[in-house]
Amino acid sequence: MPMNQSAPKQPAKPPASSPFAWMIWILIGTCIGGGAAALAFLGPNRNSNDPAPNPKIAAASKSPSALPAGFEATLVNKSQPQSQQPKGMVWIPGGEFSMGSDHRSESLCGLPGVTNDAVPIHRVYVDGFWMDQTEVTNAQFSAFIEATGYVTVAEIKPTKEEFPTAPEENLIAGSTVFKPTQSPVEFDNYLQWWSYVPGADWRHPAGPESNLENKEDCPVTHVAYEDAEAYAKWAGKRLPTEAEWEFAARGGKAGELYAWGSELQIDGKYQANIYQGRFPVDGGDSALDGFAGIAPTRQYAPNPYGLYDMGGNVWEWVSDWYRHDYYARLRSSGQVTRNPQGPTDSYDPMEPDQIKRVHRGGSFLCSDRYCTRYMVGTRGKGEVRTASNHLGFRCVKAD
Ligand SMILES: [Ca+2]
Repeated sequence: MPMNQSAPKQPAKPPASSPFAWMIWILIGTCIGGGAAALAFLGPNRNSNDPAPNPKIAAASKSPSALPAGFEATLVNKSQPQSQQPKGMVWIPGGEFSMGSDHRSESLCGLPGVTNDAVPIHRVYVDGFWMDQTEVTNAQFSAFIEATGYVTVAEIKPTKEEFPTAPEENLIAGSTVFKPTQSPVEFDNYLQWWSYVPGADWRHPAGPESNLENKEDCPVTHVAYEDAEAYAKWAGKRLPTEAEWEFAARGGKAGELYAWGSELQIDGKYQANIYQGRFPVDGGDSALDGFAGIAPTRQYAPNPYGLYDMGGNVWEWVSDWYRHDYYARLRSSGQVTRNPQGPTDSYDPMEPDQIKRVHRGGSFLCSDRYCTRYMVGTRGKGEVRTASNHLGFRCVKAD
Protein backbone atom coordinates (compact mmCIF):
# COMPACT_ATOMS: atom_id res chain seq x y z
CA MET A 1 0.00 0.00 0.00
CA PRO A 2 1.44 3.39 -0.91
CA MET A 3 2.30 5.12 2.30
CA ASN A 4 0.33 8.24 1.51
CA GLN A 5 -2.84 6.16 1.60
CA SER A 6 -2.25 5.48 5.24
CA ALA A 7 -1.22 8.99 6.08
CA PRO A 8 -3.66 11.77 5.29
CA LYS A 9 -2.14 15.04 4.23
CA GLN A 10 -0.74 16.98 7.07
CA PRO A 11 2.35 19.11 7.20
CA ALA A 12 5.30 17.63 9.02
CA LYS A 13 5.92 19.28 12.33
CA PRO A 14 9.41 18.83 13.63
CA PRO A 15 9.45 19.52 17.37
CA ALA A 16 11.67 22.52 16.88
CA SER A 17 10.47 23.91 20.17
CA SER A 18 11.97 21.00 22.02
CA PRO A 19 15.20 21.94 23.74
CA PHE A 20 16.49 18.53 22.72
CA ALA A 21 15.58 18.74 19.05
CA TRP A 22 19.25 19.20 18.20
CA MET A 23 20.07 16.02 20.04
CA ILE A 24 17.32 13.94 18.56
CA TRP A 25 18.49 14.83 15.11
CA ILE A 26 21.83 13.44 16.05
CA LEU A 27 20.52 10.47 17.96
CA ILE A 28 17.92 9.09 15.62
CA GLY A 29 18.45 8.01 12.10
CA THR A 30 16.44 6.35 9.42
CA CYS A 31 13.82 3.99 10.71
CA ILE A 32 15.53 3.49 14.05
CA GLY A 33 18.75 4.92 15.03
CA GLY A 34 21.43 7.21 13.94
CA GLY A 35 24.21 8.56 15.85
CA ALA A 36 25.79 10.57 18.50
CA ALA A 37 29.45 11.24 18.60
CA ALA A 38 31.62 9.37 16.25
CA LEU A 39 33.37 6.97 18.43
CA ALA A 40 36.57 5.48 18.30
CA PHE A 41 38.51 3.39 16.06
CA LEU A 42 37.15 0.91 13.62
CA GLY A 43 37.73 -2.73 14.20
CA PRO A 44 40.48 -4.82 12.77
CA ASN A 45 40.12 -6.45 9.41
CA ARG A 46 37.93 -9.35 10.28
CA ASN A 47 36.47 -9.99 6.88
CA SER A 48 37.02 -13.37 5.37
CA ASN A 49 36.10 -14.17 1.84
CA ASP A 50 38.14 -17.33 1.61
CA PRO A 51 36.29 -19.88 -0.41
CA ALA A 52 36.42 -23.37 1.00
CA PRO A 53 34.25 -26.40 0.63
CA ASN A 54 32.35 -27.50 3.67
CA PRO A 55 32.83 -31.20 4.27
CA LYS A 56 30.12 -31.35 6.91
CA ILE A 57 27.29 -30.17 4.76
CA ALA A 58 24.47 -32.61 4.91
CA ALA A 59 20.88 -31.66 4.35
CA ALA A 60 19.15 -29.51 1.82
CA SER A 61 16.06 -27.88 3.29
CA LYS A 62 14.10 -27.39 0.13
CA SER A 63 14.18 -28.33 -3.49
CA PRO A 64 16.05 -25.59 -5.39
CA SER A 65 13.32 -25.52 -7.99
CA ALA A 66 10.82 -24.39 -5.36
CA LEU A 67 12.85 -21.41 -4.18
CA PRO A 68 12.43 -17.76 -5.18
CA ALA A 69 14.90 -16.58 -7.80
CA GLY A 70 18.32 -15.92 -6.34
CA PHE A 71 17.97 -18.31 -3.43
CA GLU A 72 19.58 -21.73 -3.23
CA ALA A 73 18.95 -24.47 -0.70
CA THR A 74 20.26 -24.12 2.82
CA LEU A 75 22.88 -26.79 3.51
CA VAL A 76 22.83 -27.49 7.23
CA ASN A 77 25.85 -28.95 9.00
CA LYS A 78 25.33 -32.35 10.56
CA SER A 79 27.89 -31.91 13.29
CA GLN A 80 26.80 -31.95 16.90
CA PRO A 81 28.19 -29.63 19.58
CA GLN A 82 30.99 -30.88 21.78
CA SER A 83 30.17 -28.65 24.74
CA GLN A 84 27.27 -29.02 27.14
CA GLN A 85 24.18 -27.01 26.30
CA PRO A 86 24.37 -23.65 28.10
CA LYS A 87 21.21 -22.68 29.96
CA GLY A 88 18.79 -20.75 27.80
CA MET A 89 20.73 -21.37 24.61
CA VAL A 90 20.13 -23.64 21.62
CA TRP A 91 22.54 -25.15 19.11
CA ILE A 92 22.64 -23.53 15.71
CA PRO A 93 24.41 -26.07 13.51
CA GLY A 94 25.68 -23.64 10.91
CA GLY A 95 26.06 -24.36 7.25
CA GLU A 96 25.78 -22.67 3.89
CA PHE A 97 22.83 -20.48 2.95
CA SER A 98 21.55 -17.69 0.76
CA MET A 99 21.64 -14.44 2.72
CA GLY A 100 19.78 -11.20 2.13
CA SER A 101 16.63 -10.06 0.43
CA ASP A 102 15.48 -9.05 -3.02
CA HIS A 103 13.63 -6.07 -4.37
CA ARG A 104 10.43 -8.02 -4.88
CA SER A 105 9.87 -7.68 -1.15
CA GLU A 106 9.59 -3.92 -1.62
CA SER A 107 5.96 -4.35 -2.55
CA LEU A 108 5.21 -5.53 0.97
CA CYS A 109 6.12 -2.22 2.59
CA GLY A 110 4.65 1.25 2.30
CA LEU A 111 8.11 2.74 2.85
CA PRO A 112 10.27 2.52 -0.27
CA GLY A 113 13.81 1.26 0.04
CA VAL A 114 13.58 -1.28 2.84
CA THR A 115 15.53 -3.83 0.83
CA ASN A 116 18.07 -1.53 -0.83
CA ASP A 117 20.91 -2.46 1.50
CA ALA A 118 19.88 -6.12 1.74
CA VAL A 119 20.59 -6.95 -1.90
CA PRO A 120 21.93 -8.86 -3.65
CA ILE A 121 21.32 -12.30 -2.24
CA HIS A 122 24.68 -13.93 -1.72
CA ARG A 123 26.04 -17.23 -0.49
CA VAL A 124 27.48 -17.47 3.02
CA TYR A 125 28.78 -20.24 5.27
CA VAL A 126 28.85 -20.05 9.09
CA ASP A 127 30.22 -22.49 11.66
CA GLY A 128 27.92 -23.85 14.35
CA PHE A 129 27.35 -21.90 17.60
CA TRP A 130 25.10 -21.61 20.63
CA MET A 131 22.53 -18.82 20.63
CA ASP A 132 20.28 -17.31 23.30
CA GLN A 133 16.73 -18.51 22.76
CA THR A 134 15.39 -15.09 23.63
CA GLU A 135 16.45 -11.50 23.64
CA VAL A 136 18.27 -10.60 26.87
CA THR A 137 15.60 -9.74 29.41
CA ASN A 138 15.41 -7.01 32.04
CA ALA A 139 15.88 -9.68 34.72
CA GLN A 140 19.04 -10.95 33.05
CA PHE A 141 20.43 -7.48 32.50
CA SER A 142 19.62 -6.57 36.09
CA ALA A 143 21.73 -9.50 37.29
CA PHE A 144 24.62 -8.16 35.21
CA ILE A 145 24.26 -4.68 36.69
CA GLU A 146 24.05 -6.02 40.23
CA ALA A 147 27.15 -8.13 39.73
CA THR A 148 29.28 -5.47 38.07
CA GLY A 149 27.91 -2.02 38.89
CA TYR A 150 28.03 -1.27 35.18
CA VAL A 151 26.53 2.06 34.10
CA THR A 152 24.96 2.23 30.64
CA VAL A 153 25.57 4.95 28.10
CA ALA A 154 22.04 6.34 28.52
CA GLU A 155 22.71 6.91 32.23
CA ILE A 156 25.82 9.00 31.64
CA LYS A 157 25.66 12.74 31.00
CA PRO A 158 26.67 13.55 27.42
CA THR A 159 29.82 15.59 27.16
CA LYS A 160 30.63 18.82 25.41
CA GLU A 161 33.16 16.87 23.39
CA GLU A 162 30.42 14.63 22.03
CA PHE A 163 28.04 17.49 21.31
CA PRO A 164 30.14 20.64 20.95
CA THR A 165 27.28 22.79 19.70
CA ALA A 166 24.83 21.80 22.42
CA PRO A 167 23.92 24.27 25.14
CA GLU A 168 25.29 23.13 28.48
CA GLU A 169 21.79 22.91 30.00
CA ASN A 170 20.82 20.33 27.39
CA LEU A 171 23.60 17.93 28.25
CA ILE A 172 21.43 15.59 30.30
CA ALA A 173 21.56 11.81 30.44
CA GLY A 174 18.69 10.18 28.62
CA SER A 175 17.63 8.13 25.67
CA THR A 176 15.21 8.11 22.76
CA VAL A 177 11.62 7.07 23.29
CA PHE A 178 8.77 6.48 20.86
CA LYS A 179 5.95 8.97 21.43
CA PRO A 180 2.83 8.39 19.35
CA THR A 181 1.41 11.38 17.51
CA GLN A 182 -1.97 12.92 18.28
CA SER A 183 -3.10 12.68 14.68
CA PRO A 184 -2.01 10.97 11.47
CA VAL A 185 1.20 12.29 9.95
CA GLU A 186 3.31 11.89 6.86
CA PHE A 187 6.29 9.58 7.26
CA ASP A 188 8.83 12.15 6.16
CA ASN A 189 10.06 13.22 9.57
CA TYR A 190 10.68 10.71 12.34
CA LEU A 191 11.04 13.50 14.88
CA GLN A 192 7.27 13.51 14.91
CA TRP A 193 7.26 10.26 16.86
CA TRP A 194 10.70 10.06 18.48
CA SER A 195 11.74 12.15 21.47
CA TYR A 196 14.94 12.46 23.44
CA VAL A 197 13.77 11.91 27.00
CA PRO A 198 16.03 12.94 29.89
CA GLY A 199 16.07 10.18 32.47
CA ALA A 200 15.03 7.43 30.06
CA ASP A 201 17.26 4.39 30.45
CA TRP A 202 16.96 0.62 30.80
CA ARG A 203 15.35 0.90 34.25
CA HIS A 204 13.00 3.65 33.05
CA PRO A 205 12.08 2.65 29.51
CA ALA A 206 9.39 5.29 28.97
CA GLY A 207 11.13 8.03 30.97
CA PRO A 208 12.00 8.81 34.60
CA GLU A 209 8.48 8.13 35.89
CA SER A 210 8.38 4.62 34.40
CA ASN A 211 9.83 1.43 35.83
CA LEU A 212 10.28 -2.28 35.19
CA GLU A 213 7.36 -3.51 37.24
CA ASN A 214 5.93 -6.60 35.53
CA LYS A 215 8.51 -6.21 32.80
CA GLU A 216 11.14 -8.61 34.14
CA ASP A 217 10.63 -10.96 31.21
CA CYS A 218 10.55 -8.23 28.60
CA PRO A 219 13.69 -7.57 26.55
CA VAL A 220 16.03 -4.99 28.03
CA THR A 221 16.06 -1.79 25.99
CA HIS A 222 17.99 1.50 25.94
CA VAL A 223 21.25 -0.37 25.50
CA ALA A 224 23.99 1.11 23.33
CA TYR A 225 26.29 -1.25 21.46
CA GLU A 226 28.98 -1.07 24.12
CA ASP A 227 26.40 -1.89 26.80
CA ALA A 228 25.36 -5.01 24.93
CA GLU A 229 28.97 -5.97 24.41
CA ALA A 230 29.74 -5.50 28.11
CA TYR A 231 26.86 -7.75 29.09
CA ALA A 232 27.97 -10.42 26.61
CA LYS A 233 31.51 -10.38 27.95
CA TRP A 234 30.28 -10.70 31.52
CA ALA A 235 28.07 -13.65 30.51
CA GLY A 236 30.96 -15.40 28.77
CA LYS A 237 29.31 -14.86 25.42
CA ARG A 238 29.52 -12.44 22.49
CA LEU A 239 27.18 -10.70 20.08
CA PRO A 240 26.34 -12.62 16.89
CA THR A 241 27.66 -11.62 13.52
CA GLU A 242 25.02 -10.53 11.07
CA ALA A 243 25.50 -13.75 9.10
CA GLU A 244 25.13 -15.91 12.21
CA TRP A 245 21.99 -14.01 13.12
CA GLU A 246 20.36 -14.53 9.73
CA PHE A 247 21.39 -18.17 9.45
CA ALA A 248 19.84 -18.78 12.86
CA ALA A 249 16.71 -16.79 12.07
CA ARG A 250 16.05 -18.72 8.88
CA GLY A 251 15.92 -21.93 10.92
CA GLY A 252 17.42 -24.14 8.21
CA LYS A 253 14.90 -22.98 5.63
CA ALA A 254 15.74 -21.06 2.45
CA GLY A 255 14.18 -18.11 0.67
CA GLU A 256 11.33 -17.53 3.12
CA LEU A 257 10.17 -14.02 3.90
CA TYR A 258 9.98 -14.36 7.66
CA ALA A 259 11.58 -16.39 10.43
CA TRP A 260 8.30 -18.30 10.68
CA GLY A 261 7.58 -18.90 6.96
CA SER A 262 6.52 -16.96 3.92
CA GLU A 263 3.12 -15.75 5.12
CA LEU A 264 2.77 -12.92 7.61
CA GLN A 265 0.04 -14.79 9.46
CA ILE A 266 -0.50 -18.49 10.00
CA ASP A 267 -4.14 -19.55 10.32
CA GLY A 268 -5.05 -15.92 10.79
CA LYS A 269 -2.62 -15.41 13.68
CA TYR A 270 0.36 -13.10 13.81
CA GLN A 271 3.63 -14.84 14.57
CA ALA A 272 5.52 -11.90 16.03
CA ASN A 273 5.02 -8.71 17.99
CA ILE A 274 4.86 -6.01 15.34
CA TYR A 275 2.48 -3.08 14.76
CA GLN A 276 -0.99 -3.25 13.27
CA GLY A 277 -3.04 -0.20 12.43
CA ARG A 278 -2.28 3.42 11.80
CA PHE A 279 1.34 4.25 12.56
CA PRO A 280 2.40 6.24 14.57
CA VAL A 281 -0.84 7.61 15.99
CA ASP A 282 -1.75 7.42 19.67
CA GLY A 283 -4.01 4.41 20.03
CA GLY A 284 -3.33 3.48 16.43
CA ASP A 285 -1.78 0.12 17.25
CA SER A 286 -4.69 -2.27 17.27
CA ALA A 287 -2.53 -4.99 18.84
CA LEU A 288 -4.01 -7.75 16.71
CA ASP A 289 -0.88 -9.72 17.58
CA GLY A 290 -1.75 -9.49 21.27
CA PHE A 291 0.48 -6.57 22.25
CA ALA A 292 0.61 -2.82 21.76
CA GLY A 293 4.19 -2.00 22.63
CA ILE A 294 6.85 -4.33 23.93
CA ALA A 295 5.99 -7.92 24.90
CA PRO A 296 7.59 -10.43 27.24
CA THR A 297 9.76 -12.94 25.44
CA ARG A 298 8.39 -16.35 24.32
CA GLN A 299 4.89 -15.15 23.41
CA TYR A 300 4.97 -16.65 19.92
CA ALA A 301 6.06 -20.01 18.57
CA PRO A 302 9.82 -20.45 18.24
CA ASN A 303 11.47 -21.00 14.88
CA PRO A 304 12.76 -24.49 13.93
CA TYR A 305 15.95 -23.94 15.95
CA GLY A 306 14.00 -23.01 19.08
CA LEU A 307 14.63 -19.26 18.83
CA TYR A 308 11.96 -16.81 19.93
CA ASP A 309 11.22 -13.35 18.53
CA MET A 310 13.68 -13.36 15.63
CA GLY A 311 11.21 -10.98 14.04
CA GLY A 312 9.57 -8.11 15.90
CA ASN A 313 9.46 -7.12 19.58
CA VAL A 314 12.85 -5.37 19.70
CA TRP A 315 15.65 -4.81 17.24
CA GLU A 316 18.85 -6.67 18.06
CA TRP A 317 22.43 -5.45 17.86
CA VAL A 318 24.78 -7.63 15.85
CA SER A 319 28.54 -7.18 15.71
CA ASP A 320 29.00 -6.15 12.05
CA TRP A 321 29.81 -2.58 11.12
CA TYR A 322 27.10 -1.21 8.85
CA ARG A 323 27.82 -0.53 5.21
CA HIS A 324 25.03 -0.15 2.68
CA ASP A 325 27.10 -1.87 -0.01
CA TYR A 326 28.49 -4.79 1.97
CA TYR A 327 26.29 -7.43 0.38
CA ALA A 328 27.18 -6.21 -3.10
CA ARG A 329 30.84 -6.50 -2.22
CA LEU A 330 30.43 -10.07 -1.02
CA ARG A 331 28.39 -11.06 -4.02
CA SER A 332 30.96 -9.62 -6.39
CA SER A 333 33.55 -12.02 -5.02
CA GLY A 334 31.60 -14.78 -6.72
CA GLN A 335 32.44 -17.09 -3.85
CA VAL A 336 30.86 -18.44 -0.72
CA THR A 337 31.92 -16.13 2.09
CA ARG A 338 32.96 -18.15 5.13
CA ASN A 339 32.12 -16.77 8.56
CA PRO A 340 31.85 -13.13 7.46
CA GLN A 341 32.58 -10.66 10.24
CA GLY A 342 31.27 -7.57 8.48
CA PRO A 343 33.10 -4.82 6.64
CA THR A 344 36.16 -3.19 8.16
CA ASP A 345 34.50 0.19 8.41
CA SER A 346 31.08 1.79 8.70
CA TYR A 347 29.42 3.85 6.02
CA ASP A 348 25.82 4.92 5.64
CA PRO A 349 25.39 7.35 2.74
CA MET A 350 22.24 8.68 4.41
CA GLU A 351 24.24 9.75 7.49
CA PRO A 352 27.89 9.52 6.48
CA ASP A 353 29.22 11.13 9.66
CA GLN A 354 27.81 8.48 11.94
CA ILE A 355 29.49 5.28 12.97
CA LYS A 356 26.98 2.48 12.83
CA ARG A 357 26.55 -1.21 13.47
CA VAL A 358 23.85 -3.43 12.09
CA HIS A 359 20.51 -4.06 13.78
CA ARG A 360 18.39 -7.07 12.89
CA GLY A 361 14.85 -8.35 13.32
CA GLY A 362 12.61 -5.29 13.46
CA SER A 363 10.50 -4.28 16.43
CA PHE A 364 7.02 -3.78 17.83
CA LEU A 365 6.94 -0.54 15.86
CA CYS A 366 7.41 -2.16 12.45
CA SER A 367 4.39 -2.37 10.20
CA ASP A 368 3.65 -2.92 6.56
CA ARG A 369 2.81 0.78 6.30
CA TYR A 370 6.14 2.06 7.46
CA CYS A 371 8.94 -0.46 7.91
CA THR A 372 8.72 -4.19 7.21
CA ARG A 373 12.16 -4.97 8.49
CA TYR A 374 10.83 -7.91 10.45
CA MET A 375 11.36 -9.66 7.11
CA VAL A 376 14.19 -12.07 7.83
CA GLY A 377 16.51 -10.96 5.02
CA THR A 378 16.33 -7.22 5.69
CA ARG A 379 18.63 -5.02 7.74
CA GLY A 380 18.57 -2.17 10.21
CA LYS A 381 21.36 0.08 11.44
CA GLY A 382 22.19 2.35 14.30
CA GLU A 383 24.79 4.71 15.65
CA VAL A 384 26.80 2.76 18.18
CA ARG A 385 26.10 4.92 21.25
CA THR A 386 22.44 5.45 20.46
CA ALA A 387 19.86 3.47 22.38
CA SER A 388 16.07 3.48 22.28
CA ASN A 389 13.05 1.77 23.75
CA HIS A 390 12.76 -0.69 20.88
CA LEU A 391 16.37 -1.88 20.64
CA GLY A 392 17.88 -4.80 22.54
CA PHE A 393 20.12 -7.78 21.81
CA ARG A 394 20.81 -11.47 22.31
CA CYS A 395 24.10 -13.31 22.59
CA VAL A 396 25.88 -16.29 21.08
CA LYS A 397 28.63 -18.54 22.33
CA ALA A 398 31.17 -20.74 20.57
CA ASP A 399 31.00 -24.52 20.93
CA1 LIG B 1 2.16 -5.65 18.55
